[in-house]
Amino acid sequence: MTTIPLTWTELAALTDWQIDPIEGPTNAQARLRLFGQPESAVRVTLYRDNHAWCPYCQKIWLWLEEKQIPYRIEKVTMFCYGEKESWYKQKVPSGMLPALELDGKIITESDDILIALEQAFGALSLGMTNPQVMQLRALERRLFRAWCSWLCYPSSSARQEQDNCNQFTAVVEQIEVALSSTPGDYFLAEFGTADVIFTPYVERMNASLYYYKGYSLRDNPRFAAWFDAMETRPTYRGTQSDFHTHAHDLPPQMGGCYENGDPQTAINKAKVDHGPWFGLPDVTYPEPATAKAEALYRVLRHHLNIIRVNPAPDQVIDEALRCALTGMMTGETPPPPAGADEALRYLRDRISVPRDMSIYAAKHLRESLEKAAALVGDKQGTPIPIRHRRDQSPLEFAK
Ligand SMILES: N[C@@H](CCC(=O)N[C@@H](CS)C(=O)NCC(=O)O)C(=O)O
Repeated sequence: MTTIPLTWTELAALTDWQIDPIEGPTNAQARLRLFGQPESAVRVTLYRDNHAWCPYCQKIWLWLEEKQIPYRIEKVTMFCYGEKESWYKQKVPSGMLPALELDGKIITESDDILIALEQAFGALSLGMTNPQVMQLRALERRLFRAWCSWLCYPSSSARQEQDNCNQFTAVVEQIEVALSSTPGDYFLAEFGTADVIFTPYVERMNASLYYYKGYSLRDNPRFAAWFDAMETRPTYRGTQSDFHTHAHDLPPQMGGCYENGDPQTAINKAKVDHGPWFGLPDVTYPEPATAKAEALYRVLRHHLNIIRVNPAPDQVIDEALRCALTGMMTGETPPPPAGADEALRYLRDRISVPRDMSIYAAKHLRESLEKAAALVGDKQGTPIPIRHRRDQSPLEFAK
């Protein structure tokens, strides 16, 4: 039986996980994607946010991955977690994301970017200006507005809260009809632009309404089938986030997310924040066998920075983290040192998907951090800020 935590070297021997960020499956760490073509073929640079939180960036990212267009990725800081890079402001004075450089020309506004990409490389199935796609784009914006009205403003009464909910679910009904009016599980007869357009916000609606309103978008049968179909695509899996990440990245981006006080909301919040994370309706495809090895590899790669930014003394979090990782890999969690409950939960709350690792890897890591923390006590980490996320400054990880 393991009674002491493995050393970093011993832990490193337990993972052989690796992917090729350039030629391998879609991943959040890549700076260059080639799809088998030479680097000289690259005509496109995508400027997207460091943490993969920006929904409009996800739309362009997914499109480029689906079309297998060789591209470079430059990561930029969002206002909510840091200061905008001055080199980026020189290119895009508003600082807004995403931006795309195509043959040296900068394009902003995600829809204009997609139209420019279609002109250069052809559409992804039916294109942005196809009448059927245009109708679906309008429907997506209707859903977006109904979601914002429900989530992002405090309700003055139970009646208003219910009206907002009803308005949202009425648009969901229209989408259920749209999804059932074509063969297959996608918005049109085959996967294409319309699915890419819906993906970022529908993923965020699924997470935020579950957490703040006790409502599960995936309980709607056609939506559920659409999510399942999306999750068969390695491109989508590579960009897919989890409930915890979105529940806490959205408030500063949206200017606030408001709970409805429903008992189901309290149950859902507890699960997203404190686990168990397996079984949440943020993912349904089967777990890859490599999930724990991936989580371990990703922590090992950044462990010095992870230890440095943790509010606990370095020796405490160093040993505690090794206890949690030992537990994850061997099934036996050695007892972490005193004070480690807070430190481990601080980290548990700051794993960001897909920035740090993929969704199942993150579930394993959250579970093992929580399991180790529970051996010490019930102290939670420093609360996650709501108005900003400067606790996630990318500068801390560039060192
Ligand atoms: N209409 C724009 C919206 C883009 C947008 O709102 N971007 C946000 C992030 S989601 C942004 O860059 N905000 C500045 C920042 O957060 O730094 C588009 O479709 O590209």
